[in-house]
This record gives sequence, C-alpha cells and structure tokens, in this order.
Amino acid sequence: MHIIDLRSDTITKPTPAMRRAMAEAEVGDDVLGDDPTVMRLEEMSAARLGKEAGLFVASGTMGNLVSLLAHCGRGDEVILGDLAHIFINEQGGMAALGGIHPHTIRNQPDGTLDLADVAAAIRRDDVHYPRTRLITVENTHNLCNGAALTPEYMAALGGLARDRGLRVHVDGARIFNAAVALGIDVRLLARDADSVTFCLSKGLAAPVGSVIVGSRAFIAEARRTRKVVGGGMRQVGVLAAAGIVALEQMVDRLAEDHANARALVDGLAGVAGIAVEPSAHRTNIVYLRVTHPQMDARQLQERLGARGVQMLALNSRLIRAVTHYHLDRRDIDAAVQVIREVLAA
Ligand code: TLP
Repeated sequence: MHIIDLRSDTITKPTPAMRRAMAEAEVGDDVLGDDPTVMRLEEMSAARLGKEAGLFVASGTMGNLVSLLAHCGRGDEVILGDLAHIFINEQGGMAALGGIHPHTIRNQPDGTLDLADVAAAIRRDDVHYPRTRLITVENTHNLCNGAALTPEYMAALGGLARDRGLRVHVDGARIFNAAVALGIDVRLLARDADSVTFCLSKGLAAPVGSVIVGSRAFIAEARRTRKVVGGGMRQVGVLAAAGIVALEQMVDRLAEDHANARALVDGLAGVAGIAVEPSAHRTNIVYLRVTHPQMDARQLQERLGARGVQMLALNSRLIRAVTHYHLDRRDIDAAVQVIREVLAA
C-alpha cells in the first residue's frame, strides 16, 4: 500500500544531497569549538536571520529550553500563549528545569498575543510578584492552524518589550514557512526578537537539529546552558552538514508544501463530517474539526490509517494534516479521495 504520511513535517528524511554532505563532512570537537562544519552552519544561520551568532542544538525543544534558561533566572516569569508549543508540548521544561514561571495569556486565532493582554500581564515591581523577563511567541503558530505572524506584529511586540525592558524569544520552529508564505526576508521576522530558535528537521528535511540565533553575548550564555543540559555534541559536523544543505536548498521549495496544503483545504471544502479550521496566514498545517455523527477524530485517524492515509488526532474532535517534501499534488488528491470515502462510508 502507498502510504501518504500527513502526520507531521518532522517525518521528512534527509535528501541524497544531505546524505552525501554528511558522509563527507569535515568534523572537529564542537565542545572545544573547532568543528568547522558546525561553525559554518552557525555563521550561516546567524547571517540568514540577521543576528550576530548562532548555536546548533539537538532539537526545537532543546533550543527553546536553552534560550529560556539563558534569558531567565529562577523565579523569573515568561509571558506566552496558552496554545504555545513551549507551554503545551515541552513538559513544562522551563519550570521543571529552570524554576521559570510561565504566565499564559490567550492566543488569538491568528497566533498572536493581544498587545493589551501582554501589557496587562507585565508585573510591576512588587515584593509579591515574580519578575517578568521575557515574552515568547511562536511563528508559524502550530496550534493556531499554522498561522504566520507578520513583521508588523513583531515590530509592535518588540516595541512594547523594549519600552518595558523585556526580551522577546521566538519559537521559530517553522519560521522559514512564515517567511516564504508572506513572501518576505526571514530577517524581518527575526529583527524584533532577542533570540529565535528555528528547526532544520521539520519542513527543511534535515534529519536532526535546530539553531538558536541572537547576539554574541546571548549565544555565549546559551552555549554554557546547552552544555549543562548535556547538549555538547562533539563531532556533530556530520549533522550540521545536513543542516547547511537544508538552508541552501530546501527553503524556497516550502512554497510547494503551502500550495499542497491549500489544495487539501480546497479539496475538503464542503465535505460532510469535517470542517477545515480557518487560518489567518496558512502555511503547511491544516487542522480538521470532525463533526461526523458516528465518528470522532481518533476513529477517523484509525480508519484513514487503514487506507494508507496517516494523520494525527489531537483529541476526539481535531485531527491534523501537515504537508511536506515527500508529498506531491497526486498524494494530496489521493488523500482527499480517501478522506471523502471514509467519511461517506
Ligand atoms: N512539533 C511537533 C510535535 O511536538 C507537535 C510537530 O509534529 O509539529 N516548536 C514548535 C512550534 C513545534 O511544532 C515543535 C515540534 C517544536 C517546537 C519542538 O521541536 P522538536 O520536536 O525538534 O523538539
């Protein structure tokens, strides 16, 4: 059976060019600071996002954790969205490992935090309160239907943060999807942030890794923090080599994933039993609300899986499809057909 795997863009496998680059990568000891391939990836990443320095880490989760630990001390507070991956899907690492206090405010449907809500959440200096240090936002916003946050929003958020002496971290796991969808230089999305984590191993198809970018001083602190969480990875140029190919060859083609997500949405319009969740600036993530009278999202996941279409049920009502490098338009059309048949059965 031909499997159409829409579970996540994290399932993408390294391209032939990545495998060649990995086999041939020049390596050193990255903890001692002399792996030339890692150094090149970090420099490229910083330049690409318009920051001074970069740090290669094992995953998006590690990038966010290390960034938050580097920005905040114990008892400090982070303002973030109630639908943020950092809040929901990272085991509360900031609190568990850093003693950092999460202060959630409601995510708007377009993935933003309302600036009035942010302003109201910032603590004044009072012996009762934790100290607000950081605001984090997610771009694209996974649980807000893959919505891209705009540079205008980032500028407004950055202005507020600077006025109040706070820092901004962006969970930019899919920030290149945002830049491609908006048709802008990714620098514009990073400009108002003090740190950004982006992933090489999602839509960009590298097998492992994320990069944190920020100022030289911040990255020096993050490098210490990465070591204490066991993230010093030695001859890791073999992985960084795939990341370099990802940045050089895999960014512009994200537009195909977005067009395929659009085709999926169009193909499912009007199908009884599901409703496509709208997205402010759609990228490669589509959530479907299951309204079928006899089937919930988990049962739909199972029945689609039996027909070779893999999607991820989030709960009993929502199921997710993510487009990526290994899926073309024929796969999307075939998936639409299977979804229609399963819901009609
Ligand atoms: N997201 C995964 C799952 O954890 C849900 C996925 O399949 O989408 N930030 C965002 C916005 C993410 O979506 C993810 C992964 C991460 C961070 C964490 O990245 P990894 O998995 O590399 O730790």
